[in-house]
Amino acid sequence: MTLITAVHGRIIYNSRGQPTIEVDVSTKTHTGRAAAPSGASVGKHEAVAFPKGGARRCLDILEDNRAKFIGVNSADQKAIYETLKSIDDTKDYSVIGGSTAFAVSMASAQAAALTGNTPLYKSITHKDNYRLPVPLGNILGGGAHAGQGAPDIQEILVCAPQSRSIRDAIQTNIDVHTQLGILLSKRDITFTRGRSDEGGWAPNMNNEQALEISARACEELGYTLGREVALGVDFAASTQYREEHNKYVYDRAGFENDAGEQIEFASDIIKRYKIKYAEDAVHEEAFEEMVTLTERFPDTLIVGDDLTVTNHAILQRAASQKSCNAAILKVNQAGSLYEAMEFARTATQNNIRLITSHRSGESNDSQITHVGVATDSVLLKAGILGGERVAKLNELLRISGNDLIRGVAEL
Ligand code: 2PG
Ligand code: MG
Repeated sequence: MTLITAVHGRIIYNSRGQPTIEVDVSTKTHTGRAAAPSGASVGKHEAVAFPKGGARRCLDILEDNRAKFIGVNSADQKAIYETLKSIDDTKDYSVIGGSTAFAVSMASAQAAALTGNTPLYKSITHKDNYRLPVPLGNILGGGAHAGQGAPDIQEILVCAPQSRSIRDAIQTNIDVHTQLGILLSKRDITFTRGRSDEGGWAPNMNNEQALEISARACEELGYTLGREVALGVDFAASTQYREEHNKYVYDRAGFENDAGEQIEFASDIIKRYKIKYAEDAVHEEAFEEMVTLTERFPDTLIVGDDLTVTNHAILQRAASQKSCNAAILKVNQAGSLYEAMEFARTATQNNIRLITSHRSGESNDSQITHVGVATDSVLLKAGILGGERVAKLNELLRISGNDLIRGVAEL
């Protein structure tokens, strides 16, 4: 049976060496385990990762309330959500921390899947067949994910949308990353091969140079940009946005954009580098500016992340206004898995494509790969190198051998 018999928490470390909460949820026969990730560029309206007092406080609250989970069905995500809400009825989990909501709900789902001897993705959504999301890898990092000297833009990404297999798609991303490393070392003999939080290179250069050399790495491998290989950008524009002046301040590159200039800045990059994936090109409350980009680039995924924060009500607003044609799904932005699945449902109903994503501070877990498969995500944004990134990609490889899988998503 999938009823919960025990809940146990502990503090472990994430990929940035920060403390986080890990939770074990047991049924009579099995134990599911999950640790919460956390972001560096955090959306204003996402769940609060930790309450005051940090991971320690999360643990204390969990210990005080663990009895409430005993006897709840681990397979019933709504019941898990309601139990979490009975402890913290704030909108943003500011009492218990979104990290606790994440870890408890994900560990419960894992326990249910193990107990039922079912793959986690099938235990989350019961379908007869599934498609795999295409891996989207971070080849170059800047902004909040790298040190001074790296570009202002947070992430330059790559994906191989025409790959026939997940292995080919992963290999292509790694090849581009490797080639980029070679080019960066040739260009600057002082390049240390330093990497950003998600495994992309963190070179000392501006946005323009970073995009140019990333494009060159793809082309030198014989790929046509926008076809076998496509570049993506996570502008994470809220990092540059200064609300008091209504301007985007590019400190490292040394210029400022007003709202109109930011749209042109992003548009120019999308056109010049045939970008197929443009995330948070304007700040997190710029729903109107996002409409302009979505209209202008129907063949590019115009993606909300900080804009939509895995919140179904905010996504509904974005969909009604046509502010994006795609959205990031990060379970910990919502808090619980149940809320993240509500978001996925809203996306599907509104024809918004989904990208399931990691956070810059990650655990070694791989449940989000299953969430990506379960939600019909077209992309899995999981970084490129580092054990915590590769764990998600390797899980995708394992799943790809399963009978229920019917190929790779089309972008
Ligand atoms: C993002 C994420 C993941 P963070 O902005 O999309 O790449 O970064 O986890 O720091 O919010
Ligand atoms: Mg983002």
